[in-house]
Amino acid sequence: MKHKLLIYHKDAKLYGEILSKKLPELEICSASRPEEVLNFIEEAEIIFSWKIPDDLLKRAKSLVWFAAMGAGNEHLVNNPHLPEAVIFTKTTVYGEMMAEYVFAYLLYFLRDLPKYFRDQSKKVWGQARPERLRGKTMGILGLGWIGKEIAKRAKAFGMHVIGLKRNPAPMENVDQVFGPGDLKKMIPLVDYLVMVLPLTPDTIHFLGEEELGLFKEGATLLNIGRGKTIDERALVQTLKKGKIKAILDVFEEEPLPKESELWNLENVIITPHVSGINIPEEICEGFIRNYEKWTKGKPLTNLVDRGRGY
Ligand code: OXD
Repeated sequence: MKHKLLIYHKDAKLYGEILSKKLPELEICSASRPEEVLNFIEEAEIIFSWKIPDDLLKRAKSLVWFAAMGAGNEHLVNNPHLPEAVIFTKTTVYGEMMAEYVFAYLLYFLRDLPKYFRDQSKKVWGQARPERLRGKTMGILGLGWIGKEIAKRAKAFGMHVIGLKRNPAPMENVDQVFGPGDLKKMIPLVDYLVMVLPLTPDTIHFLGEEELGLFKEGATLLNIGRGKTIDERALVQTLKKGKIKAILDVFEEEPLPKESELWNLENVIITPHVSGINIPEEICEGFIRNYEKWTKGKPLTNLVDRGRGY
């Protein structure tokens, strides 16, 4: 008998095409709307999805493995329709892409690209002396598999890299690892602070008014993890003072409401949650590796730790 996989996603057909070629032994239902799964959901043994409505999840009576397409799955961790007995995995392919996002923006400003774009449009030949990444201090909040990719590239650029981790221990490419209790010591040291924290009860508003006040003049805050890890009201107030800049890919509410003051601040760059975009081929590779383990009864990788919340 074929194992039954439900792919539930707006691009489900695309994922379905990739997986049906690589895993022809699976019976696959690729759906992007609830009505498309009604005849399948109760028999689905595996669900491969990012967000699936509770009404569907609770009907998945044969479910043994929920393979999340997302990295942060806070919306599912305590979901009563996803009981402990169901294997729960996440997707960990986004690190390189998110690191590319970070350095795209850092270099864009450091190498004065906006000035050269403006100059070119006016046929102006005006050389400016660039700043260097070398020697600058990058702080990374969250040294998991995404933070590690950022640290590796920061080191390659000659930066001094410091980071904060739940359980601090020496790490490759990180010059100093702090624990959560050292946050206030760490913030004044950084030129750039990159936040890649998962959202858990411990990380909500991890940066509040007090912490935001500790940055050195001219520092840049980048949040590519979860919006709720920063108190956005306090962030707006801090940014209005003009002491720091922010590059924000995630927000307390998404899409960022039109009335948010963040849109109007000149020291803020806003992107719409795109630092780690889904590339179906890459996401499917991880699924296939785990599927092969699953069929052999071997332990899966990238398990979500429900206790920790990610
Ligand atoms: C994720 C995301 O996968 O933010 O966690 O897209």
